[in-house]
This record gives sequence, structure tokens and C-alpha cells, in this order.
Amino acid sequence: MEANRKEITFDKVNITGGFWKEKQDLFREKTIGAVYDRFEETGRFEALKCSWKEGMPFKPHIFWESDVTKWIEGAAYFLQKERDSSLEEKIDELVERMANYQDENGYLNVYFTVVEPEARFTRRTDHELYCAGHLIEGAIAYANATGKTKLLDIAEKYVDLIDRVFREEHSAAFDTPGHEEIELALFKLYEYTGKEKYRKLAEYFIDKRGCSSRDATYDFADQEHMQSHQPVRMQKTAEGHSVRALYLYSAMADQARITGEEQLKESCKTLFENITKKRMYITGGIGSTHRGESFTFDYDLPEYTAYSETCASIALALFCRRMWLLDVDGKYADCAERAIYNTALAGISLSGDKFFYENPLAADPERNAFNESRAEGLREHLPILQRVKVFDCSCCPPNILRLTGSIGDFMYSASEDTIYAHCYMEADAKIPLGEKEITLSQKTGYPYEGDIRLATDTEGDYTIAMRIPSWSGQADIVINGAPAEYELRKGYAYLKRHWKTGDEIRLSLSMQVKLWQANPKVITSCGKAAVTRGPLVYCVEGIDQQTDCICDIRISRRSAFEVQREKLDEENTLVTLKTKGFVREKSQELYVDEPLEQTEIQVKLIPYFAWANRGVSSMKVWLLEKES
Ligand code: FUB
Ligand code: ZN
Repeated sequence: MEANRKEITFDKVNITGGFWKEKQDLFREKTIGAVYDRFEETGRFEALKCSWKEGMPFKPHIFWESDVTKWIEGAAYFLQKERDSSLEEKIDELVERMANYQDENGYLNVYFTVVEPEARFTRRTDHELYCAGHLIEGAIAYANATGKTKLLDIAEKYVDLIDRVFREEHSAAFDTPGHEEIELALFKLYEYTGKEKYRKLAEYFIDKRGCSSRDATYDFADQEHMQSHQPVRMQKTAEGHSVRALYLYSAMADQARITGEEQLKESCKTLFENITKKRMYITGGIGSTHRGESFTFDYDLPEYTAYSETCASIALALFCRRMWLLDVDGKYADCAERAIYNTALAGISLSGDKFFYENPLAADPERNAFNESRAEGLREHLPILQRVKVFDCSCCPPNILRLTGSIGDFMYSASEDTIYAHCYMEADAKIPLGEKEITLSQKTGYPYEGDIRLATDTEGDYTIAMRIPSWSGQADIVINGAPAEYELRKGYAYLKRHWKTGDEIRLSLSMQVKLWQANPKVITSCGKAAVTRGPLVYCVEGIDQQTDCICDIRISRRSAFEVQREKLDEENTLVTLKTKGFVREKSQELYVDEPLEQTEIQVKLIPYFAWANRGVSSMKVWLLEKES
């Protein structure tokens, strides 16, 4: 039996400097307000007055409440660190509106109150339970941050109704949510309140999925879309809508941790392996197609039409964080960082107020006009070249807000005698460990630099397990200046000793630039290489290159890379890479039967998350690899 590991949540951690402090400051100053303003302009908050009538603008949408409560959740994570009365006033006003239209019996969804009240709990695909999940998470976050429990009371009253309707009476037209989310929220509510009924309801939804004939009112493809094609414990491959899938897998991992069930834990591991070995972009993006915003089949990872929704990578990171509580293996934090530092962060502009929904691995302005997914001509969020302030379907902006506000969640976990350091950030932390509370302070230039200094202020016998990322190859660890003795297990260096106040671990990770090839079955990436340094995936943007044909750029793994901290624009400094590359001479012909001469150019690469911040430009992650 493995030691019982506990999550260490962000409230035990204070981000004090470096990369994430800059992000959190930006989000506090800009993003919270920017998302609020857009939601105000688009009627999401007005809708909560619950006074819409036919013919009026801003007809409420079935999942507008989830946008609102996700925004509240994100804002609450910032309030947890720094109270702000004017922000709280805004939230209190929204809570008041919700309290006013909550039904006597606890029901809460504005669409099914003013537009189709007769259709409550009749259509599985209509997101009522998804909204309830986000309500729960928002309510817990706000109560935690401020001590104000009105939203939590609203959420609990609604959950009590859901429990009665779904688990006791079976009076809804379906058994399990069409869009998962409530399951993981219910586990959170169970752990927050200690009330068993919430755990039972979460387990009911998970165990019933794929086993209910009342849910099977759609065809097989739809069942896969909602991960209902099989009972969850039989599912071996990640299928269907990628955000739904990863919220489900996250809840399954919660259930496995809480109940100790081995079979469910094995299922989670199997799904993780399928995703990371066969269905995930090198950027940590998942969901290869806009059709159903879904997974497709093994090794299908197209570049230009990658869907790779921001929310899906956030959900993947949430799943990974749960997995490292089940199984301490560095691959989970490797994957979480891949998703966070690349796709999730690409989801927001460096200015903090514009968003991508999809995160393709290549973009070309001309080609984009004919992009397969744009052919439907319907949705503004289908592959776009510049981030926008709001989408019709605005799930991603508040999701990146809540991720960034709670990013400290990804730093540590703990068992009775071991602290696991998973993702590195500059922060102070107070970690409960057995009877003790361990005070740690971390200093680092991560993700641009591989030097991590972790100092303890608490004397005692315990172990600190430092993750050695798989990309780092070589890692040096010294304690108080002397080489450390440690045991290396599944990507963690276990440092066990009698720690004294002021002891400092210094971990030096090699930040060597790496070129990666994809499995030959990834047909669009054959003959190409992707460049990484540390956890960051790099890309080329047309604006920086000495050629207007970036898809012809060839790089070589034998060429040196110059690593430079430099300004991307007036406001943003980041680490760029420069290397020698080659492009072919231009030709007037469409086809030639002699190889075109190649000329040498300098190629500049920037972190993928920073692309599309300097106007419209072409972009590419996978570059042709020059063999000789
Ligand atoms: O349907 C609710 C959310 O909107 C999903 O999670 C996203 O994929 C987007 O469709
Ligand atoms: Zn989204």
C-alpha cells in the first residue's frame, strides 16, 4: 500500500517572484477586469437579472452561468491572496442576482428559467449539470477566499435538488451529465464540507456513465462524444470531446484517490498513457479536430487544423495533478507543464486581455482563409490568427484565469513524511507534514532557467522529493554547497535527512536546446523537428524570419543555438533562440526536376505561448529537419 498523499493547494503557497508573479500581477490588474467587461457587454451578467423576454437582446444561453461562476472562481483565487472590496462588490451583486432567481426547490439555470422552463433536466446535452459543477467550484473558491457563504448555500441547495432528482427519484430524462464537470466539483464539495452525500452523488454519476439505457438516446458517435460508449472502467482510449473527457478522467482520479480503488486507478493510468503516447501534441494540446472538439485516432495530430482547445489543456493539467497523488511519477508533472507552459498560456495574449480558443501548431494567413474548419463559416473561434477579447462560447478566458490564480496548486504534494516538489516556481510555502508545518522558500528563473534553490526553515527528519523533468537529462543537486546523496525513483530525487533551518537544496537542470522528432505515424510531422528548451516548446513566426516561406525552413540538430533573453516588444522580455537554417532558392516554376539551391539564413524561435502578439503572421512549430 502506497503512502497516502495529499494535495497542497495554492492557499498554502505564495508566489513571490519570477515568471508566475509577473503573470499573476498581470491577471490581477488586467485579466480579471477584461473578462468581466466582456461578460458585461455580452449580457452574461444582465441575464442573471432573469428578466429576459422574447424579442429582447441577449437571450440567455444554456451555459452562460458557467462563464460567470468560472470568472468568480478565478477572481476568488486572487482575492484569497489580496482582498479587494470593489471586486467583491461585483461578485456579491452577481450572487445576489442568482439568489433571487434560484427556484424554491433549489433549481438554478437562467436559460431554463426564462426561455424553456418546461424543459428542465430533459436534454442530456444541455449542460445544466456542467453549470452546476462550475457553480460549486466558484462557490467553494469564494467562500474560501472571503468567508462569504451565500453562493455556497445556493450551490448546496441546488446540489441537494440534483441529488434527489438523479440519485433518488430518477425523475430526470437522463442519468448522467452530457458534459462532465460536476463530478470533480462534487468531490471538491465533499472534501470541503465533509458531507458524504456529495461523494456518493459524484460516484453515482461516474459509475452510471456508459451503463444507462436512458442516456443512450443518441447514436454511438454521440455516446463517444460524451464518453458514454462504455462503463468508465472499461475505457482504454481517450475518446470524444476532449474537455469533457479530461474533466471525467480528473474526477475518476479523485474517486480512485478517495476510495483507494485499484481498478479505477489503473483505468486512469491507461487513459493517461493513451493520451500522452498517441494523442497529444508536443505542446500539450489535445483534441485534434474541431468536429466535436474531439480526440480522433492514434497519431492523428494535424498541425494547421489542430483544435487543441485551451480548456482541454487546462483540463489535462488538472488530470495530471490528480494523477501524481495516485502515483508519484515525474511523467505527470512533465505533462502538466507541457500543457500549462505551452497550450494553456498560448490561450491568452501577453497583454492579458485577448484569448485563443484553438491552438494550432502552424498558421498561415492565406491558408487560414480556406481552413477546413472555417469552411463551416460559422464560429468566430475556429482557427484564428489573432486572439480576440471574447468569443460567443467563452469557456476558455475564465478557465485560464482560474488556472493562473491557483497555479500554486501545481507546486507540492505531501505524504506523512515526504514533500514532493512537482513544478518549480518562485514561492514561499507552508506545508503540513505529519504533526509539523514545514516552511519552504523557492527561488528560480524557471521556466527560462534551470536553477532551483529550495530552502527550508523547519528543522526535522523528513524527505524532500525533487522532480527531475524528463527533458533535463542531467541534473545536479547540492545541499548547502556539497553534492547531495539521493535516491532517484520515477523522476524524483528523494533527499532524506535531518533538515536544519536554513538548509538549501540547489537543483541545476540542464536547459539544453532539444530537437524532437514525432513518431513516423504522425503523418504531418514526418521529416520535421520541434524545438524545446526546458518545458517550453518553441516556434518560428514569419515576422522574425529572413524568408517569407517559413514552411521551407530547415534546421539541423548539429547547429548551435544561441539562447538570448531579449525584448519581444516594448513590454515583453523572454528567451529566444537563434540558429542557422536553410531555405531553398525561390523558383518561378511550380515543379522542378533538379534540387533547388539552398541558402543559409538565421532562424529565430520564440516560445510557442508568445506567438501572435505582434500582428498577423505565419507560425510553425514543426520545422523541416536538415539531415546532413
Ligand atoms: O460546452 C461547454 C464548453 O464550451 C466546452 O467545454 C468547450 O469545449 C466549449 O464547447
Ligand atoms: Zn474553452
